[in-house]
Amino acid sequence: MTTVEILGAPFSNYVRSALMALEEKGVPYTVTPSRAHAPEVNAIHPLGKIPCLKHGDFTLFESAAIATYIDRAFEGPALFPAEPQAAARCMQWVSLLNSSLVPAFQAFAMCHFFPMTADGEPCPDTIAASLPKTRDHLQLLGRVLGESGYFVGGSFTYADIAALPMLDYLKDLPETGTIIAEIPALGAYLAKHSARKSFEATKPPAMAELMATTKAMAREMMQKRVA
Ligand SMILES: N[C@@H](CCC(=O)N[C@@H](CS)C(=O)NCC(=O)O)C(=O)O
Repeated sequence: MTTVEILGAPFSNYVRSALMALEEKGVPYTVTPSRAHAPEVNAIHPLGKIPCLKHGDFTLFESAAIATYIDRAFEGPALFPAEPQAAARCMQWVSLLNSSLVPAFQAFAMCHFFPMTADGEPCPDTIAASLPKTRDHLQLLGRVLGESGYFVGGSFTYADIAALPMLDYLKDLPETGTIIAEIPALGAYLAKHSARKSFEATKPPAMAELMATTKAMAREMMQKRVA
């Protein structure tokens, strides 16, 4: 069969999770650096989101679904536990990350990366409004991860692959960086896993370079709005 292709901007935390899943399994892949809503993405994802996967004639979207496919279609270390309770526990945390943690920090992260403001600076009111919930969720993760350094028992699973790219960004943004520094279990969790090959191999550009790219994208979007 053909090589797996991932479509998506590698700086997206969701794209990185899909790439980490491939790295963990040792599956060869190519990345097509597509932005959300690019024609080739819209052809696969009905809402134009990234990542998308192509494998021969098969196409797929949603990072957790992509990881499930990679896990079942290829040999290599399991990303999702086989034992029913552990498998459900893994999906429990993936679901909570996507349905609760992401909405808590999304406005905050968006205003740092894509400040749709005249001066190109993040909106302080948006930051102030999002921080309390983000802090609550980070503290919750600190309590969960504090015992073993994994979401599920003592094993590295897709729940960790879903969380690490998000936490890696949050630790480098000023306000959430301060919160994470105050939660030793989260710092220890990031330190424990940041030497993993899959984490290293999928590292996004350094924050300054990344912000220059995303802020330029934000300016482009604002110009389109005015035009
Ligand atoms: N639940 C989706 C989320 C994907 C997602 O939101 N990707 C962002 C990039 S980080 C995106 O495409 N945003 C464009 C949009 O929401 O319109 C997944 O796990 O793949």
